[in-house]
Amino acid sequence: TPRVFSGIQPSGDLHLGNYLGAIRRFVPLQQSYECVYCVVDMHAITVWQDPNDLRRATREVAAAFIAAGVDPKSSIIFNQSQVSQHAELAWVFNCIARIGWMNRMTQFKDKAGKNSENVSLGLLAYPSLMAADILLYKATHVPVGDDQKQHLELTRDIAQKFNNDYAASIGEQGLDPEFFPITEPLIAGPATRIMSLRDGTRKMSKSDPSDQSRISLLDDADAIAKKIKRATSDSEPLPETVEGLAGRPEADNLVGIYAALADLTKADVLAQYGGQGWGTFKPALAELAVAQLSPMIGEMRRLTDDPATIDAILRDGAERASVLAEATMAEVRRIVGFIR
Ligand code: AQP
Repeated sequence: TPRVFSGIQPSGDLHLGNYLGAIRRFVPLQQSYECVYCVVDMHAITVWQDPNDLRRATREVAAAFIAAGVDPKSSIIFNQSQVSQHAELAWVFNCIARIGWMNRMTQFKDKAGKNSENVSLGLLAYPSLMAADILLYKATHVPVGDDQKQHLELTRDIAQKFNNDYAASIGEQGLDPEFFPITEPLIAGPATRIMSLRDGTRKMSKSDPSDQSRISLLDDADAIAKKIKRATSDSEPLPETVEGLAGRPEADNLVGIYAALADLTKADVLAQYGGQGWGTFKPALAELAVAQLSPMIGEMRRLTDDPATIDAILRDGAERASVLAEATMAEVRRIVGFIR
């Protein structure tokens, strides 16, 4: 069976972008794929995390997976640091990937800013660990938001270079010449990139200092509705067609959020609301968002009230993930020439 891997960092409060771009899409994939969903705590510490916050956020991400509808029995839910093969394979990939590849990553440039000499080495190597996450499970498909497309291309480059550099050894071991698969991204739907509620040109992000910029998966109904009603918009009514959204990033974003939440296309939404003003559209969007998100947020709260149960789910998932991870890692050690 084809296998899916995806991860979310426990690096702050989860938001609507994480939900629509990733978590929500994890659920239907369980029908046709074997799914491995990971709370990537080792990625999170590429920027400083207070240890108590990291523990809390790790359990919150796991709770979000389950509350959204991921079944911890049929799928694997675990936190990355419990399966040490992630770090082990990432080291091998650090020796496959080139520094130039890492320096070109736009997420690194955005996060490092002008201060690139003074960020952690881990932040630069982040995509190498991400490639290890995916390829340890020989995942064929990865559901991610549009912002992760470049990292996924790098995963493909690393897989290809490993397969080429070690082609002779892979052959000697009698293994498939395409030892690591060339993973496909699954990026689809109207919500591949949710933008900030304050600025339609910046992506909604955990690390934006403004709490008003995002709908958090910890917000209550009142907070969700208020943030949408206060979201930056322009003074024009909604256009009649999708073409009319060009050059109007805030309008485009709010219509896109509506479409994603209601499982419609933007054209469908505009067929209904085109020509109407924000005074009509924003309350409708607020109502829809509350109706769609509140039950899940309530379930997340219930789950996080019982950390021992979440920790047991993560431990069980880690044990099952370790079996798959060790099988790959044992092959990699032989391919590379590490004696055991
Ligand atoms: N704005 C977004 N729209 C759609 N999808 C998004 N994702 C993130 N932001 C958006 C998707 O969420 C998944 C998890 O991302 P992550 O936790 O690995 O970190 P990130 O992509 O760096 O997300 P954040 O929330 O913006 O965190 P910070 O602020 O720490 O950088 C991924 O599948 C991502 O595509």
